[in-house]
Amino acid sequence: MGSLGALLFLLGSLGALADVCEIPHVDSQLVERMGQHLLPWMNQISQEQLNPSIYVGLRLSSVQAGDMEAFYLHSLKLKYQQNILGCTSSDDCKTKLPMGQLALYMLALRANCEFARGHKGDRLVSQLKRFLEDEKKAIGHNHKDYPYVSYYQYGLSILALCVHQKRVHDSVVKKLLYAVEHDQHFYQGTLSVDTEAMAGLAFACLERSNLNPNLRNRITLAIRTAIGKILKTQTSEGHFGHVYSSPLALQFLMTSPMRDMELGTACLKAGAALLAILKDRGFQNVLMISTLLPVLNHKSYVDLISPDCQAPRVVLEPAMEIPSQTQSSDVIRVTLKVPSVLPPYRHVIFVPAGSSLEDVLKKAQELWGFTYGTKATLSGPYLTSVMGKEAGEREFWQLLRAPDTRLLQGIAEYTPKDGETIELRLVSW
Ligand code: B12
Repeated sequence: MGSLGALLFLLGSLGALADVCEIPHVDSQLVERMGQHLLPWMNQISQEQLNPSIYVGLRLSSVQAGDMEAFYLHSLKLKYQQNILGCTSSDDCKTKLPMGQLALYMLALRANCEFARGHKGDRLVSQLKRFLEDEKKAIGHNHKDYPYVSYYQYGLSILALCVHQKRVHDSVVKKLLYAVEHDQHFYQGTLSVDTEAMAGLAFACLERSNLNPNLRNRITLAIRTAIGKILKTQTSEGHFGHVYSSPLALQFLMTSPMRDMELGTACLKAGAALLAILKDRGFQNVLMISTLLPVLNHKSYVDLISPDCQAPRVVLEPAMEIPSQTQSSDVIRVTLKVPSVLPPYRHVIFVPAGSSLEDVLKKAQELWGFTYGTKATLSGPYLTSVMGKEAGEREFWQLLRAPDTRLLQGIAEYTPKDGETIELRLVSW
């Protein structure tokens, strides 16, 4: 075949692909390199560090961590089962077992082809259902109030119960339907793509499992609405929302059986944009990697309805030790600004080039009268207080690059450039 023939053939096959959501072919070495990032985390089995999302991501991917995987699941079981059996009151359970983490743990069980069964399984299911009921009450009859935790975790919890074929009451699903139908997943005027995608995944599962038959038509319509809204967020580079919301968005869009050229083309473009970032070693965060790995294997959390636990997966070898790079001798200047406290804080901090924002905060704390607090989360250290001021209910310390650009990464991953001003702003969400 001449080169023109080859080009036509390629365009033809792209055309055939482009009416369902698929991403371009991904080089297996790239996938392995991503998977290797997760291996060091699998050795960290302290209660605080355990992350069910890592296990789920690997099981839905084309790579595996050998014996470490079974051991990791075992450690997850110890943690979550101990906590579920050990918690005494509703509040105690909420602290020991946050709703979303419990849901992710249930996804992890399904990823190993297990159903929540027996006494422990029943406790898990009823605890998650109770959380959802509390959230439903918090949202209220007229849907005007907010869930205590978030709509993201609300969707995640419905999804987790659904893949275990556990039915939640129609009234619980209706709250999420209403939120999608009435644009409640917007924050500061922008759609939270992750939240919309998580709701979409929950609906896709409910639609396939037909657990709430009375709501079938509304669910189908809400899936279409969510797809439409996410497609509208595609940036000129191809990301849905931005680079870090694209993986979950793609998981959701891939669940759609809809044949539609706009959807197919948008997914190819988003996939190509992600691959370019991957080649550039752009994904470092374990949670992000664990969300992306299934996408690269054309899978989503909805596949946990009937996971293929025998699917062959390539065993990951630990990455070759790269000799530690000598720290750059360049020093950069970062201005740290906190207008939300009295008196407002502002200081110029000097740190080695390549330092993270967390390094800047530490230096400021060491030398320049700054104080801050963090809590460990599945996404890394989350900034909870600044200069003694704790973020209250539905408030958070937002990270911005002056004058007004919201950072897309947390304090552990964002690396400020020379001359930047970083603002920490207490805002409501
Ligand atoms: C809801 C949400 C929020 C809420 C959290 C409050 C709440 N009660 O839920 C609010 C609006 C406050 C928020 C804030 C931020 N968020 Co946010 N958030 C999410 C979202 C949609 C769901 C998180 C969740 O519930 N996970 C499930 C549960 C089971 O896991 P968890 O670890 O227990 O959840 C906690 C953490 O995720 C934490 N959290 C939320 N956001 C972030 C961001 C970072 C960097 C860290 C370390 C922790 C963290 O809050 C959750 C509840 O306690 C995720 C989307 C996603 N795909 O994860 C984005 C997400 C985690 N957030 C993100 C970002 C960038 C931020 C901010 C840094 C934005 C900013 N410029 O200020 C800030 C955090 C600043 C800080 N103080 O450290 C990014 C992180 C990207 C990355 N590279 O890692 C995500 C992935 C969204 C995205 N696609 O870009 N967020």
